[in-house]
Amino acid sequence: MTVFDPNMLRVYLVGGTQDTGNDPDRFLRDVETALKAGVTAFQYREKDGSLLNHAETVQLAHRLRELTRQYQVPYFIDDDEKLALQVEADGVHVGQKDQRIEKVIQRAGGKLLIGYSCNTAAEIAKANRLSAVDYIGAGPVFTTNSKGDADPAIGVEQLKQLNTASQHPMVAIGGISQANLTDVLNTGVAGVAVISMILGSSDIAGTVELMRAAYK
Ligand code: TZP
Ligand code: MG
Repeated sequence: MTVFDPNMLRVYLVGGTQDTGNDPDRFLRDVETALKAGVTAFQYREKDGSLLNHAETVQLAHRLRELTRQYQVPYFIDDDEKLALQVEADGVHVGQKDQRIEKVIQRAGGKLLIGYSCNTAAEIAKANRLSAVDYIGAGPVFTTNSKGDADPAIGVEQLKQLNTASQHPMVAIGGISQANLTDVLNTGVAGVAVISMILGSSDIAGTVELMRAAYK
């Protein structure tokens, strides 16, 4: 199984076909551009507004496994440890709403890296007791247009407090842009996870390079 390294969280791209106008070809093209430019992790998240059926999702998940392997980028699947195991992904990302972290650890612990969404102190305290968790995703930090059922924004102060309380490395997510990237990284988080900053950019490679440069 893949060894977790917090540097994987630095420039973490999340996305599915719903994030590229429901165009799977554009999705693959844009993800490949981002992988080539140096994103440090990729999460396949086929969600709100996707037009793909399950067979199409599985097929695309396999194709993304090939691409991420080609560019040696760790590959996570959102919420579906069965799919993650099926396509031999490196990890699975589990949300709070699913309330299934224990089940996922049971099924995937020792086989997949595990990311877990938390945005309150109580959730962090629980995550601290789960040694199978590799990293925490915290947010939305700012208002986001990319997640229909997103919780209210937590802001950078709350992000900083959660990061201090967390024994697991943290990646910030939600509304992160060029305008607020420095403020987010100044909280001490290990990295940033983004959808629209990269997939909504007219210069994907340039955006990835700018994000990478923020750590130098
Ligand atoms: N979880 C919390 S916010 C969010 C997810 C998946 C969406 C992030 O998208 P964007 O475009 O980077 O705000
Ligand atoms: Mg979820």
